[in-house]
Amino acid sequence: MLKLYGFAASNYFNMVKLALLEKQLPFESVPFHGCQNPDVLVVSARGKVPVLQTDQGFISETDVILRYIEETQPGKPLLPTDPFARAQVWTLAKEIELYIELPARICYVEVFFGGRATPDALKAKARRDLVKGFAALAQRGQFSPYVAGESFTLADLYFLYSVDLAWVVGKRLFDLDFLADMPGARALLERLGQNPNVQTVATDKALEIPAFLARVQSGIQ
Ligand SMILES: N[C@@H](CCC(=O)N[C@@H](CS)C(=O)NCC(=O)O)C(=O)O
Repeated sequence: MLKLYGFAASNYFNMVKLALLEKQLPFESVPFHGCQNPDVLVVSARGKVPVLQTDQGFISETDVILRYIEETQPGKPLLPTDPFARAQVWTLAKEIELYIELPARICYVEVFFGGRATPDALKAKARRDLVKGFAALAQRGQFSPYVAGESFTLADLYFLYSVDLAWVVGKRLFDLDFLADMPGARALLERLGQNPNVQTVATDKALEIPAFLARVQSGIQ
């Protein structure tokens, strides 16, 4: 059986978990936190979450894991079969990851963990990058009703578990509402919130957040 290493407060872990749930695949969750401890680095060379354990060994990096699941497992496809349409989905997913999730992540310690303030230069760069990242999403996203069109795809995983956090960063740090002019994106977040698997992931996350915050705060004090 597939084993998914990670923790329920991790947005990347939750992307893979939701893919497995949507495909109705059996899997075991293995509690695992990213860091530089040697025993963690045996599983994930960069000490990151999530990791998928297969019969052949470990796979790291969310996009690589999602691709592996798509190529090897049964269940609802999360990518179109047409190569061009498939490329559009991956472009959306990568643009959300690189230009929305990663710039927002620079500010997570300050915004979500009650930790040190993000240095001004980094904050300014995060703001510039987020403005451009959301503009790209507004231009490329279909929201009809899903990010890439009529079907739920991998792009929706990145959307759901990146845009929510980046939106909070925008509101709290920059007094900007990145979704103000994106009614389709707001409607999609609402629609996805009604999905029972999304609700399961959210419940698991809420249960784990106190322990996760305590863990992060003990590390940053
Ligand atoms: N590029 C990685 C990013 C994963 C990532 O940043 N995971 C976070 C948890 S949400 C993590 O493991 N952080 C630990 C660390 O950076 O030391 C992926 O796509 O899987």
